[in-house]
Amino acid sequence: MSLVLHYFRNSASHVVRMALEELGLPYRDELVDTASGEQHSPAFRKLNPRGLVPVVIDERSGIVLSETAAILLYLADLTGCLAPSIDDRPGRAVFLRWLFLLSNTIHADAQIQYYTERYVGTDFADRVRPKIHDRMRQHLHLVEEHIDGHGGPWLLGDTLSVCDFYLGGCVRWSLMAPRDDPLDPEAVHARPHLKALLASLETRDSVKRAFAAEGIGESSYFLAPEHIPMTTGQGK
Ligand SMILES: N[C@@H](CCC(=O)N[C@@H](CS)C(=O)NCC(=O)O)C(=O)O
Repeated sequence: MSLVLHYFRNSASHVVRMALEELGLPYRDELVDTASGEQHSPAFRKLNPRGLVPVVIDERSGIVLSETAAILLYLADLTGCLAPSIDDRPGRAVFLRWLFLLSNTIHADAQIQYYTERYVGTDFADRVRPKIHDRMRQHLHLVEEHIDGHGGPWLLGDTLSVCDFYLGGCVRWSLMAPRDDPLDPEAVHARPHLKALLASLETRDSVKRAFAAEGIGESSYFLAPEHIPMTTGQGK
């Protein structure tokens, strides 16, 4: 077993777990105990100075990698799967565009939605969240238009890529959090291409295994997720 995934339940590390499962890469996971603040411990900060999951260690090469998008690209390049190769320049260009957009905009906004108080404090959270919901709706509209114009069912047309898992994770968090003010499900359900993509994603065995591994056994992971806090949890 040469890959190690440092994770906590239902967090950004889950996107990496779905990709690992889809790629069929053997890995073991190491729970980061956020209840005791392990993410801030000197040992974990050596792996990621920002104190965030996911972190993946490739024990064969000694590479320690954080940042969801970087890890997804690393795993895709390692296996030659779930991303167009660099020889396919047009395909790779579309892929990179989505990977970066997911990372620096869609995931970033999902985090502001999830952790609003961390960004603006408690007094302003209620004023910021409607704006973030608007932004998420715009992002999902962009996905819908892209698939409509380029053909689906996935972001890259008929080829599943790590970007689809990343999109699934972002939509899931946005529909779940915060418990009393998540994104209106219509933002997803009114967009048939997006809805079909997510419906296909959640029937995949890899996705089911990834959720089961964290003790999450819902019937709909992406289209109607139950609120599950991003904490250590009981799953493992
Ligand atoms: N930009 C990072 C963000 C990772 C991140 O924010 N992880 C969250 C979980 S979703 C985390 O580890 N939070 C720990 C904490 O807030 O203490 C990435 O893409 O991996």
